[in-house]
Amino acid sequence: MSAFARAGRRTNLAILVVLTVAFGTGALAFAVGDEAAARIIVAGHGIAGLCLVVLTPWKTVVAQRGLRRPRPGRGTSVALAILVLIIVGTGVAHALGAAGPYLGVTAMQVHVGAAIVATALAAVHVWVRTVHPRRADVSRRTLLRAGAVAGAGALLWSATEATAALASLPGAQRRATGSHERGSDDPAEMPVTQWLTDHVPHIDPTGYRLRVVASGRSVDVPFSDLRGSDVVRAVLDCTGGWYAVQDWRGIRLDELLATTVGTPSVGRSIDVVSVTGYRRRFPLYDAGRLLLASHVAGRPLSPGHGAPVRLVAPDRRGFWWVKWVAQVEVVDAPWWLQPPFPGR
Ligand code: HEM
Ligand code: HEM
Ligand SMILES: Nc1nc2c(c(=O)[nH]1)N[C@H]1C(S)=C(S)[C@@H](COP(=O)(O)O)O[C@H]1N2
Ligand SMILES: [Mo]
Repeated sequence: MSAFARAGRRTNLAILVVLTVAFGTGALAFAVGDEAAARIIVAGHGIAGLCLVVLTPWKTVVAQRGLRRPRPGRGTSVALAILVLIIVGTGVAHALGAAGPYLGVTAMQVHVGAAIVATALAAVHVWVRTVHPRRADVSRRTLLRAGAVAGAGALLWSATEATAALASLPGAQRRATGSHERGSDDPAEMPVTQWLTDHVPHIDPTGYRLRVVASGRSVDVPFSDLRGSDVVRAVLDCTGGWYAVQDWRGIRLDELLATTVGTPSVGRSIDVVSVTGYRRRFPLYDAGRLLLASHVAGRPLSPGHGAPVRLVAPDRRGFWWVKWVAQVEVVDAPWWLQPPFPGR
């Protein structure tokens, strides 16, 4: 009898826990901009993900047993297994440095896309292959075993980190968020990325106006009045797995408000809306840190990078950096009253 033959209910439950933690920390890794927090979350995510590799020998026994008696739901199980291979493969490839893009997509984009589909399939799989937790599952023994699995996952994670460092792979240079450097101080080499389905709009610069709204006032500002002289060096860190450091030049939002509609006396948040409808909401107290940029690295923004003006949101992930800004509006609603990630 092999060491893995006792595999069963608890293996499946362990996988359920690991999948949940991996998905949760993955989503968190995309939400945080702070480097110290990102370091912990991203390490925890890598360890959780690699625990799946640790559990594979036991799950293989379970799966072989299940495959011997074909019944509905088998296709889902097999598709799930293939997706998990892709998720772990792209995750490790990204961490080591093979980030892409390949044929236009990064390893990270495939990773997250596959993880979202896998989560749906896993829900179906758990539904059709129900496992009932028992009282006895919460014991000193399971705790020790769970600790051993987590420890082995941490070892595997350290091994990927050590491999990247010792072999001087590009992965050794990545940021706390896991992102790889691309096009710093050279915007032409920086990728043009849209969040999901948004696209570069055609904007006629002479007809362009920025609408600024606060305290019942609304002012349309031509581009010629938007040339600020504040320069901010900030990191654009895309959740697609790359980042770039640039000198951004423009006007701070607090100054923009003060010189157009006047410093707002009421309102809690600022809605920044793109020509395309893409939008993010920020707390009003951030206005002094947010830059409406017209220039990057000393040159006007290209259409792809947000011309005529785009938002620069230091310490926030790329999806906050609204491009092609059409409107800045002070609103009463709290900043957190919005989807955690944009919808387009
Ligand atoms: C990484 C995620 C997972 C993969 C790739 C996976 C894959 C598979 C495969 C290929 C089978 C055999 C075919 C079948 O019976 O449909 C199977 C069976 C099964 N799985 Fe999963 N599974 C995963 C997670 C889970 C989870 C989270 C649970 C429950 C909490 C679970 C419970 C079961 C059960 C009860 C069986 C049937 C075993 C038997 O008939 O003896 N699986 N799984
Ligand atoms: C449930 C599914 C998931 C599993 C099993 C999984 C697993 C993994 C694994 C094994 C790695 C490589 C760790 C390493 O070698 O250091 C990884 C990396 C990564 N994953 Fe996931 N992941 C999942 C979902 C997600 C989601 C939903 C996101 C984001 C929304 C995400 C974001 C990341 C990022 C940013 C990295 C790179 C970390 C680094 O560079 O150290 N993952 N993942
Ligand atoms: N209007 C609009 N702004 C947007 C996006 C978008 O899809 N639409 N994508 C965001 C994301 S996810 C990132 S990473 C950055 C990318 O900026 P870049 O294309 O200049 O590199 O723009 C952000 N601003
Ligand atoms: Mo992004």
